[in-house]
Amino acid sequence: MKVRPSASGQGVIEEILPRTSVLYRSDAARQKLIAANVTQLVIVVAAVPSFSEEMVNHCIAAAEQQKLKVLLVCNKADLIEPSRHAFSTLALYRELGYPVLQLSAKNDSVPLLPHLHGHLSILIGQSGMGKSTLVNALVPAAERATADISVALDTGRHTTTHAKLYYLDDDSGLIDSPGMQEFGLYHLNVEELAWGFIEFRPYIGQCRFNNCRHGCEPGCALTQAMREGKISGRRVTFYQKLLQAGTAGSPP
Ligand SMILES: Nc1nc2c(ncn2[C@@H]2O[C@H](COP(=O)(O)OP(=O)(O)OP(=O)(O)O)[C@@H](O)[C@H]2O)c(=O)[nH]1
Ligand SMILES: [Mg+2]
Ligand SMILES: [Zn+2]
Repeated sequence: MKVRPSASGQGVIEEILPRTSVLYRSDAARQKLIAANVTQLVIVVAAVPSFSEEMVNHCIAAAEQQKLKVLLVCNKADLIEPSRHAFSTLALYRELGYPVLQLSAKNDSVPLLPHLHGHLSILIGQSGMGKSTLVNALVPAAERATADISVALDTGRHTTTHAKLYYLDDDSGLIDSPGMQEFGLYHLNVEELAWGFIEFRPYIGQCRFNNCRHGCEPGCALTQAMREGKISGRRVTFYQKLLQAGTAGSPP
């Protein structure tokens, strides 16, 4: 949708643009559209509360399927010791070629700005990671509600309930979205899921059986590559988890 801002702070819809990407969250029961025409997925993680590496893998696979750019933000860098640990967990993704930006939304969000230029980005991640804090830092007029995390439960409080888009300039936008515990990918089939793991791609189609699920099948090219240290066992485990969660081949 192309919107021309009017003087009163409202906007006039000038054109409905075709959808170039659609981002869903889904479970076995239904799919829910999160946002359309996004060009970049900004996955926000932090050391506190602890983040799920499995969810990071969900998000990356979804982004790859939609051909979106991926940026990982490791927020709360001011919490030095826990943050160091979170950042080192993300080394694997840096090695795969995904940029990882360590920052503190509380102290300085500016390092994020150059990455957002020219993109429609969506901030995505679990509750309490600091997505709305980032938006407030970059768009002070946004006045997004934020809330303390629950230390007892090691979770956020699901403060944001609706996605909202903010313009940074004429051709850059940023969407704040509600924190999610699970990022279902039921709409991906087996091949699409494997394709979402970029380092698996050279091995897809190379297995002995063409319906190989890259588990314990004999002659699996992916398992072989893992044994040879060409791909990370951690990534294969996350792939298997997603597959077993019923992710693939069961559209709602
Ligand atoms: N120490 C520290 N705390 C931060 C930072 N960024 C955010 N927080 C705190 O983390 C808590 C959660 O921040 P929010 O911005 O509400 O998190 P959110 O990701 O939007 O959470 P949901 O809307 O529930 O998905 C708040 O208490 C923030 O003040 C940071 O860089 N450092
Ligand atoms: Mg929020
Ligand atoms: Zn295989």
